[in-house]
Amino acid sequence: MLDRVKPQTLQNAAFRDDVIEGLSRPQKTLPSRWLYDDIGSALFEDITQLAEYYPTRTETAILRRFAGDIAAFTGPNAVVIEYGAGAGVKTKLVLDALDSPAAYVPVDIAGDFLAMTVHRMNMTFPAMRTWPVVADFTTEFRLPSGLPAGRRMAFFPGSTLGNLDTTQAELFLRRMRHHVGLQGRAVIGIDLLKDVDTLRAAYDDAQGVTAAFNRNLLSRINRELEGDFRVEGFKHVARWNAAERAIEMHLVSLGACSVTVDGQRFRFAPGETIHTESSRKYDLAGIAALVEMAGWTLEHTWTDADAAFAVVGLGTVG
Ligand code: AVJ
Repeated sequence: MLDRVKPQTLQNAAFRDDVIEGLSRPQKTLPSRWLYDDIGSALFEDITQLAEYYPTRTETAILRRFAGDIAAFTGPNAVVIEYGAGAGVKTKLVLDALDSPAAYVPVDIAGDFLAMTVHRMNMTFPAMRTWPVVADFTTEFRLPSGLPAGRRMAFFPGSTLGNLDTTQAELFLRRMRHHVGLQGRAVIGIDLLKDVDTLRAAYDDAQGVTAAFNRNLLSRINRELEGDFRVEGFKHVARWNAAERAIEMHLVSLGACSVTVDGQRFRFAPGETIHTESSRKYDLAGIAALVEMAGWTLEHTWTDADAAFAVVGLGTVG
């Protein structure tokens, strides 16, 4: 029927393709980037305030404490490229500390969000020019031509690198190195390996905010892709995958059911899961090995007293 063919935005089509493809696999999977619609982003903000979720507050404290070192490492008149335009606190901490940053280049898929970022940055840093780039930073993309000539620094906080598998992470770090060019720098935040109970609590909090964040993905499929998930029929779990050194979020189907998404049917056995996110945890040796494979050298490691989280300063080999 023609009336089923609705105009879809490109985003929506990509979401649909990912969902259909992911739910067709033996281990059903949904890419974690789709967790962040408006509701998901607001729930993630709530997660960052939870007692159990240590990464955001720990990273922010590290950036605050070592802002001067990070500025010295970056140098004056830098062009700062941020992968995923942050909500602002961490970015502001770094930009405040830098010696006359020349430009700020936030890269994000959400255009509306970027427009707000540009406005806010122009108010806060009138001497610095902000050049937004609308792109999915996990894919190949170009930086605007005509950026000021200063040394480039790639800023990638939030341990988002941990959501990529080893192959994707290496590719991403290589692309980042091409973006900053010779003499470039990178400052990256990465969550560190620690006891499994702490990790599990951080990804399955007592108030159920992380559960709501995870299950929102099913509601989003219902809202945007004409899905008919019975969301209450799925339970949030956080699992430690020892082989991958990753905490995984899954949604477990409590009973047998079948679900239709955009006209296609998917069956679930009782206890069957959808894998929605992997958050890899590194030790310092693992970080050094990963960045070196991608052509960087690990020049600085800034961490908290408990070594829960690391901010690393990377230089290009030559
Ligand atoms: C923002 C992707 C780094 O993996 O810790 C938080 C997302 N997932 N709780 C993370 C997340 C569940 C977060 N990242």
